[in-house]
Amino acid sequence: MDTQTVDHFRRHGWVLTSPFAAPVVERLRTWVDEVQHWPDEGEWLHYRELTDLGPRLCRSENFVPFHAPLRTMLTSGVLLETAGALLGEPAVLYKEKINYKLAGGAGYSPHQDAPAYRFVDTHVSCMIAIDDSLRENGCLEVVADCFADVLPMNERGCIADAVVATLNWTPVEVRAGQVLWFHSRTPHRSGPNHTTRDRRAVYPTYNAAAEGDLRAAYYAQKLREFRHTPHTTGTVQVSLINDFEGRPV
Ligand SMILES: O=C(O)CCC(=O)C(=O)O
Repeated sequence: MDTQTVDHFRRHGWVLTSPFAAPVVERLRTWVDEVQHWPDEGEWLHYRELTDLGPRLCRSENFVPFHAPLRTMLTSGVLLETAGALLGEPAVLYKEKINYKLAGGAGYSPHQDAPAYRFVDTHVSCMIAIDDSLRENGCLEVVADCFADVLPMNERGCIADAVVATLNWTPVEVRAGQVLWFHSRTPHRSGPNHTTRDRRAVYPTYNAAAEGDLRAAYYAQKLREFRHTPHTTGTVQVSLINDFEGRPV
């Protein structure tokens, strides 16, 4: 991993990389298509939102046990190496999701991921763009130089409005195959997909291997909390904070 990439991440809390050649991106797109078409019955998790075009898949999670090529890609090679370089020590996969943001799909309120991630304080995640992620289809916006602390939150677990207004938000367009890395305390948000084309992205999250392989415990805990916490915000619950703005089906 080149030192410029690591320095940018350490200074700003995010960095954009381009590790994949076109044929790899094509394969990745095929694998995401496969998961997208899996049935609801299974140990993986599919979530749906209501769009103006009807109910649409908005997220899949917990798919690496059931998809060998995606498992290999997310748990070895350049992604695992980069996660380790950014954390400064060997990394292990903490969780994984695909956000589909299909045409008409909703965005995400300003938030940090750390409050939703149990057991350890520090994680790095990346957004692997499957389709170009642009301003008009809801690319991520990040706040640079702001990952020291968990910020004050509202009742949804998102960043309090008064704080959001003081932050400097930068849209980061990510072309298909590029990878946007960010710290779990880097504030981020995204708008809806106003276009007629889908904006899919895979998001693996890593923690320091020295803190343990927590992936199975994370999903067990998430399902436990989903079962026991009443959900009252009127949006689809996809996370342990209520950052997703999608309407329930
Ligand atoms: O995919 C997006 O637009 C935003 C994703 C995000 O912030 C999240 O899933 O926590």
